[in-house]
Amino acid sequence: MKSALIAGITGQDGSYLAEFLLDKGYKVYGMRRRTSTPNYENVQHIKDQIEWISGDLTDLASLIEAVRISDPDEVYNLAAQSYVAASWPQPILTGNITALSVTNMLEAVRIVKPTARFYQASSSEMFGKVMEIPQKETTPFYPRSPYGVAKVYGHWITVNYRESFDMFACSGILFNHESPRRGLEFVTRKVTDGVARIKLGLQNELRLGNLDAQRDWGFAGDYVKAMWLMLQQNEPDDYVISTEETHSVRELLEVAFSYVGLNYTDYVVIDPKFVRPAEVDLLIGDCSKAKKKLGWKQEVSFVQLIRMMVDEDLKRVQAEARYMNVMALS
Ligand code: NDP
Ligand code: GDR
Repeated sequence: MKSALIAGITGQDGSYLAEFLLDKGYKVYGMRRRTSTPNYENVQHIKDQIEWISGDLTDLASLIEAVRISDPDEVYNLAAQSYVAASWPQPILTGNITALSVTNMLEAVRIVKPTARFYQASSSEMFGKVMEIPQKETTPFYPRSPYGVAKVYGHWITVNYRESFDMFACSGILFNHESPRRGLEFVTRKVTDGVARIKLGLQNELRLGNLDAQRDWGFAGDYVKAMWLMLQQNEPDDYVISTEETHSVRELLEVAFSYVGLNYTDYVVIDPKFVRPAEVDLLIGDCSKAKKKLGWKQEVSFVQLIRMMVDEDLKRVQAEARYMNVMALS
């Protein structure tokens, strides 16, 4: 039985990856940091099948212990301060967690189990300012946020450990991927949750920032398979994972609102609070290398993804509203 250690298992990707690896018969070790209130929402359904290890990315001792306990064949570093907008008000924390702590993870693996295969969650945010369309593995990086800058460090330190210590370390340059488990502050989920609340009469407007930004949005469930495929190859390498399509936030609004028979222009309000100090205007990935070498392809289209998210949010918001009504009457 193979074993895998996942850092960031309580997040969107970690939960899908854990499901995927459990299905493949892996023993899955999930590293989670201490929080004052439990945040098992994404992994509640598989919580009992996971071996839990306490650890924080900023604490090398805990990472060494996590690798020692799990003795993993594969290590997936998905943990990060992952919200781009939060990286301006918290640039140092973002640098510590999203950049420098990648070295902590790599050091823990190098010290305890250097033969383990390592996956680093790199990001299309590293491309930032448009230098080339579409973006591929060789496109120069020009990050536009403290988060993007931090991810560039994480990417290059992973490449460096591969070249310096002959470690099987891969960096997946993943474009935006979403799901019903996406954090509520990210634009897709903010929109699908907003659509559900407006449809159910619980909210009457949706406040957003830049509607012209364009992103290459895929489904998280498809993308975790690519992470695993990267670690099954004969040689470690870096791969772009994307849908090769781009859509603006405005198009996202059209798809989500029209699905429930509403017109987004009646509800969306532009709020300067959500406009970023520097923007990434256009992302569209060329993932031909992954298609050819990994045999990877996306299964869920943009429209299917957004409709799936609206459906799930409608169910959840309805259930929450019912619960609140019962509580109010009792
Ligand atoms: P989430 O924000 O949903 O999950 C992040 C995870 O990191 C959570 O489990 C969080 O734990 C954990 N974490 C944060 N700080 C620490 C810390 N100091 N020590 C240990 N764990 C920590 O992100 P996603 O699942 O969306 O993304 C996974 C990774 O992929 C991230 O690195 C992200 O930057 C990267 N990425 C994501 C893309 C996307 O579109 N989703 C695209 C490209 C890259 P807790 O629950 O306790 O907060
Ligand atoms: P992103 O995702 O920054 O691409 O990072 P996000 O969904 O936050 O923003 C996408 C685009 O939408 C615009 N936007 C808004 N965004 C948010 N969050 N809220 C708003 O109200 C709003 N209005 C407009 C943004 O300006 C932006 O252009 C995600 C994260 O998952 C990263 O961790 C990951 O590395 C990248 O995707 C690839």
